[in-house]
Amino acid sequence: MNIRSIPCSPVILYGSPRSSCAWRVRIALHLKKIPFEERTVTSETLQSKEFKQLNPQGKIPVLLIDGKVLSQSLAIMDYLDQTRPKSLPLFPKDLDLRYEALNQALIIAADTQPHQGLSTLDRLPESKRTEEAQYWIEKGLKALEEQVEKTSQGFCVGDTVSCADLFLVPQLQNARLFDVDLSLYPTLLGIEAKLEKMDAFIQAKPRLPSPDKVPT
Ligand SMILES: N[C@@H](CCC(=O)N[C@@H](CS)C(=O)NCC(=O)O)C(=O)O
Repeated sequence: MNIRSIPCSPVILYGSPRSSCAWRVRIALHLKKIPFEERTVTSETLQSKEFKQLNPQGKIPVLLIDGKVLSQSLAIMDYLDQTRPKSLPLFPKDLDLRYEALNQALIIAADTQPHQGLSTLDRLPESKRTEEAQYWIEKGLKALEEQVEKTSQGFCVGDTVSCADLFLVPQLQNARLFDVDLSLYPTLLGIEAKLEKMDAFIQAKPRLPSPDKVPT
C-alpha cells in the first residue's frame, strides 16, 4: 500500500474554508473527537512540488495522522473508523445500512462534487461554469433526495449519523453558493437542520473569508 510513513504529531489537516471535501473530514475529526490543526492551502499551493509529494493528485483534504499521509475523504473516514473503533462510528455495522451510507456518500463524492470542482469548471468558458455546476448539483441532489426518502429516520440512513451525513452538509452549502433552488429537496434540508445543531457540525463549519472565491 502506498502510504508514506512520516513522523507527525499532532494530527494535521490540509484544507481550505472553501473546500467541501476538507469540510467532510473536519466533521469526521470532530465527531471522533480527534484534536487536529488545520493548514489552509491555496490553489497555487496545491500545484506545488512540495504539496504533490503529500498528494500526487494535488487535492485536499490531506490528513497527516499516525505517521501516515492520507487523502480522499471517504477513505480517510474509513481509516478513522477502523483505527478508532471506540469513538462514534461513521459507517453503520449493519451491511445493508453500510451499503446505503456508502451509496449516498458516493452520489456526492463520485458523481456530484467533481463536476463543481475548480479544476473541472476552470476548463469551461467562464459564462458556462455556473450553469454546468447547477446541472450536476441538481441531478445529484434529486437522486439523493429520492434515495434518502427511503432510508432516513432523521439522518440520511436510519436514526444515527453516518458518513452520508458528512457528505450532505458541505454539498448543500456548495449548492447555495451556486444558487441552486434547494426547496425541491425537503428531506435533505430537514436532515441538514438536525445535523447543524450537533456540536461536531457546528465546530467543523468553515471559517470564512476564504483565500479563494469559488466553492469546490
Ligand atoms: N474525491 C476527493 C476529491 C478531492 C477534491 O476534489 N478536492 C478539491 C477541494 S474540495 C480540490 O482539492 N480541488 C483542487 C483541484 O482540483 O485542483 C475527496 O473526496 O477527497
